Amino acid sequence: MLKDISLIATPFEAPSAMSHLQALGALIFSKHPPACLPDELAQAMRVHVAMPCLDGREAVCELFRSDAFVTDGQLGEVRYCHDGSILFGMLTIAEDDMPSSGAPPLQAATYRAYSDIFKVLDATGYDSIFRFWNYMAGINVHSHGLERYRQFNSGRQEAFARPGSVGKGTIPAACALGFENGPLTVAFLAGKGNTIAIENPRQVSAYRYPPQYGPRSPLFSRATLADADDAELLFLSGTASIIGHETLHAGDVLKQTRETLVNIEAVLNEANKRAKRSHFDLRSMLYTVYVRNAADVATIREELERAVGPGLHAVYLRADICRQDLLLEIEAVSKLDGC
Ligand code: 3EB
Repeated sequence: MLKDISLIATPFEAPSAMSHLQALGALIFSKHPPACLPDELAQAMRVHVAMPCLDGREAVCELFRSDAFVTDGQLGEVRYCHDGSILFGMLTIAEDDMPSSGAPPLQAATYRAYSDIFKVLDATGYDSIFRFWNYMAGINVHSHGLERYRQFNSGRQEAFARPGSVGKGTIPAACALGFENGPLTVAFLAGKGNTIAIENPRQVSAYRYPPQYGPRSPLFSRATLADADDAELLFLSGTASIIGHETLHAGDVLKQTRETLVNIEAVLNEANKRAKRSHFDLRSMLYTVYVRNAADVATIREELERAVGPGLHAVYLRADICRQDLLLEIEAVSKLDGC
């Protein structure tokens, strides 16, 4: 079962010494793929996301580890690793490789990516999706008459709507960010236990956003509360300064950070109403902070430190947020060790 979720600096910091654990999967964030990795990461199912770290570290890694025997597999372009109760998977698709179909290449690539992932989940029986990570180049760029994030949303909706797809189940948590260059990159975690989609009473559900945000709405929940063996896990989606469906505090990074934190607390509060064994608060979580303008990182970090306190675990990455007027987005996962 899943025993460790950690955010570590790499290549200099090796994962904490729990030698009986095996890597289930890892996301490595850095401007360039690191030249060397600790052995455990070098052997792990991993995906590199070309986003510079904003805290002086060369690379940071989000690592999921299990105490059970892990097995690798591949189906189509999807590579995955699972331990009997949880599965980590990933794929990358170059838009240039998509056959021309009339749809914008990013939309077609997104449809292909999600369709292939759902095939894996069907074939392996991991049909409770915990969360998706979505990364794409030029997320705010317009092409084919539509912003690329909106093209992505169309492809995602089409894949979830396919008859018989596991995508027909609970809507999972997600994030969607842009980097400068690279293939469409989708990673995911899924399990076999019960999952509950959590929404935020301060926000319109993303899948009900009005058409001003694109012809097809985004498809994610504000958080997934997941049963994974003995643990209750909480995956908090990318959270931003949005009330209702509108961006608040355009141009003001301090106010956007504060609003984002209020939204995070609102989602934690909703999760606590549904949690059976756990209580989540700001201190229970590991944070990934996506920052549009590198110069804003000090302001954001100071505010997060103030809100969370001395135990804060966070990584800060340079990324494009899916709305032009959003300066940051924060996602989080609950700690497993309770400290
Ligand atoms: C928002 O609340 C901000 O398209 O998967 C956050 C998390 C956002 C996930 C996604 C988008 C996504 O609408 C953007």
